[in-house]
Amino acid sequence: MDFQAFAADRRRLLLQRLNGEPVLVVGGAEVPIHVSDEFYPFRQEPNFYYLTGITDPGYAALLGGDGAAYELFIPRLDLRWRVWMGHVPELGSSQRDWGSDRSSFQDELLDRVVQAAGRRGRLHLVHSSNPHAAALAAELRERLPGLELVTGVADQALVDLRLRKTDFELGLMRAAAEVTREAFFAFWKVTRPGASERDVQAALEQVFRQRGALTAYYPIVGSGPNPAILHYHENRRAMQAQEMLLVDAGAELHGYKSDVTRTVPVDGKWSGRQKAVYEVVLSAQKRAIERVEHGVFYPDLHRACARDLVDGLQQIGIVRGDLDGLMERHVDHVFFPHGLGHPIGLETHDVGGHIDPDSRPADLKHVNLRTSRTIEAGFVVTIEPGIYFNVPLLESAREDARWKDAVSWDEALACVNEVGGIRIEDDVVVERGGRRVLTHDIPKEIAAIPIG
Ligand SMILES: [Mn+2]
Repeated sequence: MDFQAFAADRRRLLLQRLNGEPVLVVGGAEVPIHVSDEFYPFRQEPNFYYLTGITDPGYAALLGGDGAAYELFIPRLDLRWRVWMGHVPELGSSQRDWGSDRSSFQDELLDRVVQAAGRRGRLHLVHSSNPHAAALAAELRERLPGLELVTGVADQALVDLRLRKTDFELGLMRAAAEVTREAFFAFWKVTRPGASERDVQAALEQVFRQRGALTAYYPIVGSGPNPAILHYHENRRAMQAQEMLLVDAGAELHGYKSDVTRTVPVDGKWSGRQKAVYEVVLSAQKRAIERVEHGVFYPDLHRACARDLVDGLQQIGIVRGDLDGLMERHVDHVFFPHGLGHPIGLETHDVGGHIDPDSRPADLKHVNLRTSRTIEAGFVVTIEPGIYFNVPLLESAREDARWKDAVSWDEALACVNEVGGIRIEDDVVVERGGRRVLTHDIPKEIAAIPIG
């Protein structure tokens, strides 16, 4: 199967769910950088890409219209564009390249949609960040006052489809994971005292680019105390011996992302504290992965993992007291201030994490948990617990009556520079009675990490 065959199948399934009613999907537009004539790097609207495979800006698709199940609207670009860009989209080749039943220029879109929707009286719209999409809807309302424009239904159908990955998509995600694996081995080679976080980012992004992949999201490359900053992105500190380095990065290939975190000692030598905290996170992460299977309520995975982390922290003397008491006082909030993970696919934080925003369990609101539903076969979710020694969080927690006696503060503060923060993250396919880890061959056992 290639992406065109996959996209054709997705269009068919979407139309089936809309009972054959026409649906308009507007692709992304380029976003200008301030007032210059340059644009931010273009990223296609994920839903449009999913249904067409097209990665260029300025396209739209009408599905289920009159006489054409798939009509593609392409940008009309003149000779000037040919001079500057080499080639421009053409009607004939677009039909061949993208498998449309009919292709028209973008400036014919309104008339064609009026024709198709006017007859049916109902038109579905897929949400698009393209500002032209809103203008188009306004024009349609004006031209067809009786037209029922339906928003939300097609989007929900797309969420349901995108959540459940096909074998074809899982193959693409596995290929992205393989590029990420190669990139992790590459940056581990340049990780040493005196090198910069920049060197690490450059080494991993060099592999992405050479393999034809994109950087799925801005990489987190933090050493010393920086791993405790959850979305650290300065990536410019000189790394030192006896520190840890946390890298959260992933390749994007054919639109599909990977999202991996590994944490290693900069000089390859583990101190007692580093090793102790690392083993707590690793063992909790592996247990959490073992609990992943069809039918599990994701917030339960978070709760069980938080308990495992606190259990481990108690065993290595960073927190004090019996486990039930510590969990009742929510001591996990001090060291694990984020959610266990999220769906991943065409977006890093993919669609469908919540059935609705209100479905987030009240006891987990503090961690911004991005998945609050029962996971099913075909979902791909990340599992990414961590333990952090974040100075502002530790300082405020120390003043909190709940936690005053529950934490060995001297020990926790000693970890700020020596450990910083440790997170281990893998991408996991949910299956019936089990799971498959797409990123399984990126080492995480202490003895297997090739560093030092
Ligand atoms: Mn993640």
